[in-house]
Amino acid sequence: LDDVLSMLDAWDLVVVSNRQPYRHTYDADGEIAVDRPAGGLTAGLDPVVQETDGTWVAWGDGDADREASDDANSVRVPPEDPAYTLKRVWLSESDVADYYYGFSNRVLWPLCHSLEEKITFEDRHWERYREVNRKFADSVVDTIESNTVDTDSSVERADSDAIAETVEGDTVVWFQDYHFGLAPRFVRESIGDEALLSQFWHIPWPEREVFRDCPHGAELLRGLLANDLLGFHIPAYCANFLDCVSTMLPEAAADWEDWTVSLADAEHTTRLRAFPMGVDTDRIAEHAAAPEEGFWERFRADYGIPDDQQVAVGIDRLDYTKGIPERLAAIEHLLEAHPNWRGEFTYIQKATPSRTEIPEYRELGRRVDRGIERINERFGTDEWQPVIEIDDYLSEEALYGLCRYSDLAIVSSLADGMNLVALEYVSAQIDRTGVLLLSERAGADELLGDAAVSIDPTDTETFASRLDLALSMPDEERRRRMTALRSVVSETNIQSWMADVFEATLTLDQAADTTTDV
Ligand code: GDG
Repeated sequence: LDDVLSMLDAWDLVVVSNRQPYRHTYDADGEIAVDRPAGGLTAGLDPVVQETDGTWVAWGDGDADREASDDANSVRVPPEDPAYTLKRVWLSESDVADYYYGFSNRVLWPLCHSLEEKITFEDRHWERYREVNRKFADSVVDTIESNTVDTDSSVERADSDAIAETVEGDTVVWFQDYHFGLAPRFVRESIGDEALLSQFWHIPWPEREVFRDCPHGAELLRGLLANDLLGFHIPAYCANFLDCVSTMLPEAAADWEDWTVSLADAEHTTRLRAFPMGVDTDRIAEHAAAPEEGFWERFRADYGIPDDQQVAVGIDRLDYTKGIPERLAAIEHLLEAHPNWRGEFTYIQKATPSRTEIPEYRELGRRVDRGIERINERFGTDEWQPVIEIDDYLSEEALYGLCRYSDLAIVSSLADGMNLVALEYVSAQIDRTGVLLLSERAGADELLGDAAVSIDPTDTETFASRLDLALSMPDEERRRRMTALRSVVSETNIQSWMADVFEATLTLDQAADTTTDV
């Protein structure tokens, strides 16, 4: 963290994300309560924004947020010790329906995961995506302008000649994710080169054969190319992006050696870089070690899992990209083809409901329920239920306790930018006795390499035989593999990831020699 902070010392930081780091709600007594960041990027980034007294721009979510504001749209957070400004962009119900559930999650999400059959496009989705991106951009531009005014007046007092030097490049804006494909261009059109613009795209970038079906794809590419730096999890996504730019934008000059793109009319160059994201390994290990004596025995007893059985776990948002039906098919096939495992292991599916406004997600929920019921009816006995589903949101202590004690974790995504669950499982494996089965289609597979047991989620038979292999794996091999996984995961953690992104953004002038790893 200190590395990140010293880099940001001379900069005004503006973070832009769809979700807020602090969300206000009403509790049962009608009092305002605050939901705090619970892990992942938001929890990692929050202390950075606090320490730098930056600005975080995000979607404001309702009456409690408005009531808790200090003025029309801002509130200082965290509430008990205000350290930075959270600026909300208020969205109407129809904004949310068309920008968030519409273009973001019914077009870009399935498209970027190469699941074109799940795309539903309507013109109004795109129009609203544009309008909402414009609103976010306006809020960012206001922030940059007020930062510039602050700098101007303080510099004016000290030395009026220094103004021109100081104002340029004082603010660095960091956009998060696919909700903001156009905002960088709108910001650039207003402020020119007055700020550095950087974006991280958390989901895959698909091959050009897929992306060319994207409605308004060329405009999106142009939107993203307003950034100085565009980050993805792995080099393959950078290459796909470059390929799309080369074939779809005649006015773009793509440099495959330096991984840069310049648009004919633009004064800046966009640099593409791969930054495999990590997790907060120390914090996860602390949570994993925290549950009291007897946690696991009680957990097993609560769910009726016999003591002598292995436990496999899957932790997912209930999303069709995560390959949950494919995983259930492999478990069913294992129990059919390797009857020796009947009564010998239990699979726990932790599925967090997500985006339930979208019909495909509701259908997935029903499909998963049916798959679990079928396995339990076919193979379950009075003493043993093969699959247990947990849909409650678990505290981090319970979640990482579950990861620590589970003998196997299964990640079977059909496509996945990175997949933090794989990294979290490894971080929580403080006793190093668990095995990770990991989809070769998740970004994490590229980071973790051979120490995980690799699977193709759609090849049910081989998937089942890898499950058999993992369940039978001797302790010594488990430890060897988990030790290797833990060393990668602790090197590439959330703090080093942020440091890499900021370093690449803030040293763009010298960046030409640091791109060889892409
Ligand atoms: C996107 C990309 C990329 C889930 N249930 C509970 C809970 N979780 C937490 C997990 C994990 C997170 O949710 C899910 O993260 P993933 O990375 O698996 O997936 P997405 O939400 O799809 O994230 C993905 C990521 O962005 C970051 O760039 O890796 O590829 O799709 O952290 O632990 N957490 C708690 N209780 C639960 O019940 N506390």
